This record gives sequence, C-alpha cells and structure tokens, in this order.
Amino acid sequence: MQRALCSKFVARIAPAILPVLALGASLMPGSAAAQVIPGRVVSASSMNQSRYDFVLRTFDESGNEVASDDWFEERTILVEQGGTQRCTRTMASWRENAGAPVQTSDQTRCDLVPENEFNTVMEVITGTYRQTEESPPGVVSSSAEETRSGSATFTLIAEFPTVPAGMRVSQVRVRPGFIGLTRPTDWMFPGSDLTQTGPPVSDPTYVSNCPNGLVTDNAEWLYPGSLVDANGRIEIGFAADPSCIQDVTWVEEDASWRSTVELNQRIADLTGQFTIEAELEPEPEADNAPPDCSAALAQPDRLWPPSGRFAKVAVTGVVDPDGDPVTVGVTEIRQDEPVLARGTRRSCPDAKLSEAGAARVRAERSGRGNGRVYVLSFSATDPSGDSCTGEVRVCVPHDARGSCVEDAMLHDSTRCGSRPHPRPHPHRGK
Ligand SMILES: [Ca+2]
Ligand SMILES: [Ca+2]
Ligand SMILES: [Ca+2]
Repeated sequence: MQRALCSKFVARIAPAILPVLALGASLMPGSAAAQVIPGRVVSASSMNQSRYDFVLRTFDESGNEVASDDWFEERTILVEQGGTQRCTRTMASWRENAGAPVQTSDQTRCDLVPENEFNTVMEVITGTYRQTEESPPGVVSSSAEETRSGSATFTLIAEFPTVPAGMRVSQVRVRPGFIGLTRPTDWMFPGSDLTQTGPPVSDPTYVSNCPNGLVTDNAEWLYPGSLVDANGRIEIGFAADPSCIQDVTWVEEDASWRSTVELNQRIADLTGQFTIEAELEPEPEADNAPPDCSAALAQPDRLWPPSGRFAKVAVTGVVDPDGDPVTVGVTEIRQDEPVLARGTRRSCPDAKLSEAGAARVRAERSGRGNGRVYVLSFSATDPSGDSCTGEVRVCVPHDARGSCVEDAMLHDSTRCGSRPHPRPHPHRGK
C-alpha cells in the first residue's frame, strides 16, 4: 500500500516541476527574394492540461479482490506573457479517494521578464503507469494503474508595425525552432521522495526516439497574409503532438516485496526560439468595372411641340457596377433630316454641344418628313478612367401623336449645311 501512495505522489507533482526554458523572440533578416520585414511578438500563451486517473485494487492471499480505491487529478497550467510580465496560473482539482470531496486550488504567480523574451513550456504527457506488487504468502497484494492524458496548446500574437504604404503582407513565415525533451532525465525523482519513504529504486531505463535527448523542429510554418488584420497583427495557434516518446521502466524492491513500474510517457516540451517575418508584395490595384452604358436613355426622349427652340437633353440610366460616380458627356449629335431641311424654318445649327458634353437640341422637324431623330453619342467615365460609350435618341414627331422613323442618312446637328453621314445600319426609331 505504501508503494502505491509513493507512486501517486510522484504522479501528482510531476506537472508542477516544469522546467522553464527561454523562448526568445528573435528576428531574422529579410531574404533577397522578397521584401521581408520582421515581426514583433506581442504576447504568447500556452496551456498545458493533464489528467491522472488512478485505480488501486487490493487482493487477499487467495487472489480475491477485497477493496478498490480510485482518485483523480486534473491540472491546467496557463502561461501568459506579454510586455515584461509572465504569469503562470495553475488550476487543479483532485480527489484523494473514492467518495472523498473534490478539492481545488488556483494559484497565479507573475514574474518580470525582459521585454520580448518569452519563456514558456509546452508539455504533453500521455501514458499508463502500472504497478504490481508481489507480496509474500499471507500478505495482501495490490495492483495500481494510472492513466495519464494531456494536451498542450500554444497561441502567439505578433505584429508587423512597419508595413510600408502601398504594400501588404503576402505571407507570414514562422520558424518555431522547437526543442523536444529538454527535461532532465531524472525529473521523475524530485527530492528523492521514493528513496526517503520507500525501498531502493533501480536506475530508470529510458528508451527514447529523440537523439541526444533533443529534437529540434526546424520546420517553417507559412500563413497567408490575409490572416494579418488591419492593425498588422496575426494570431497563430497550434496544438502540440508528443514529438518525442520515451519509455521509462524501473523496479522497486526490498526484502519483503517487489514492485515493477512501467511508464510509457510521451512528453513534448515544445520550447525554443521563434523567428517571425512577413513577406511583402505590392497592394494589387483594386479591380474596377467600367460603367455600363447599355441602359442609357435620353431625358427627355421626345420633344413637342416643334417650336424651333432649343431644349436641354440629358443622358440617364448609365450605372457603374462598383457604385462609382460616373461622368457622362455627349460627344456628337446627329440627325436624320438635313439641318436646313425643307419644311422647316431653315434654322441652323440644330444642336449645341458644350465642351463639357452638355447637349441641347432644337425642337424642330420637317413638315414633310416622318419625324426627326436626333442621335446623341456619349461616353461615360468613372474615377478610375474606365469608360463606356453609347447612343441615345430623341424624337421630334411629325405630329403630336406620331412617332419617328429613323432614316438612313444622318447629319451633324451642330453644323449648318453639313454633309450627311452615311449610316450602314439604319435603326427603326420612335
Ligand atoms: Ca467603376
Ligand atoms: Ca434646322
Ligand atoms: Ca425621319
């Protein structure tokens, strides 16, 4: 029974003796291939969670189970660091025996550390701790099994305060440079508790897949620049896998009994130095859609009566898919009757066009014709300089209820006695 209690003690204090290793936020010079700026670590935090479930079963000399007991312990260690302070909060809950009340503790300790230096530990412990005792005849024996499970997560916030205007972060490179299994190999025996209270303990045998007890992960992690927010900050988080496995076995024994402990523990102390840098690229020019002239109309599109006076005509219905303001200017005004047409007062010109493209047309048509059609060519431009062109039509009908037939020959309305323009594709008008 005493052996089991000793083992419980070891299991319970193991998470509390975390080594504290430097996690420096060093900066790397930029590469020649792309413009690179260093990142500054704003804060870092790690959370290690572990749970220990222990079952102790007691047997009589006949091998019948006569009692069982269990307990558990959960522990969360949160290390948060920012600026010059690192705080470690340790929260634990446990129950010593089956049916006993659950106890809790919550302790926070803060230390001052040099700015931009980070010290944290990532630890994952998983495994099964088995202990059996072989007792002399007539003495009860016991077996104990403890299951350990754990996880570790890490969150890092970095910022890039010097992104030049006109540039943006294309991708963020993080080189974690983690080191695994930096824990001293004798960490399982703090303060020689076992030797104080128990029998001699054999030297533990470690079988590790980590060469020289160290594993360095030089992988380069890439994150898209889109993760960098408007304040130039990026938050990176990850969960740790046990990167190193070590099997530990040892034997405890004295004259009266023998106990074998097998612990297959997986520990990943993820610690080391970060380098964080951002690759830059020019801000892409915003995609711009040109204005859409397809739904343009003259306003008004019909003049009555044919008074011979000028009327303002505007072009409406031009839209910009981006919602940009659009500047519309009339560039040419033609008509399908001669400017000095028979059946009119032989006035000229029949339209006026300002330099800015504002149009006025004369409310006039030939009394011998089929209605006059003015064709106003225009262009529309958005602030990016993209444009569209189109035509709108104004009808001056022969009579109040009539419509216009657009004839093939068009004349420049802004000139007197202009020669007609040939029109290859006559339109049917109003
Ligand atoms: Ca536009
Ligand atoms: Ca005229
Ligand atoms: Ca006509």
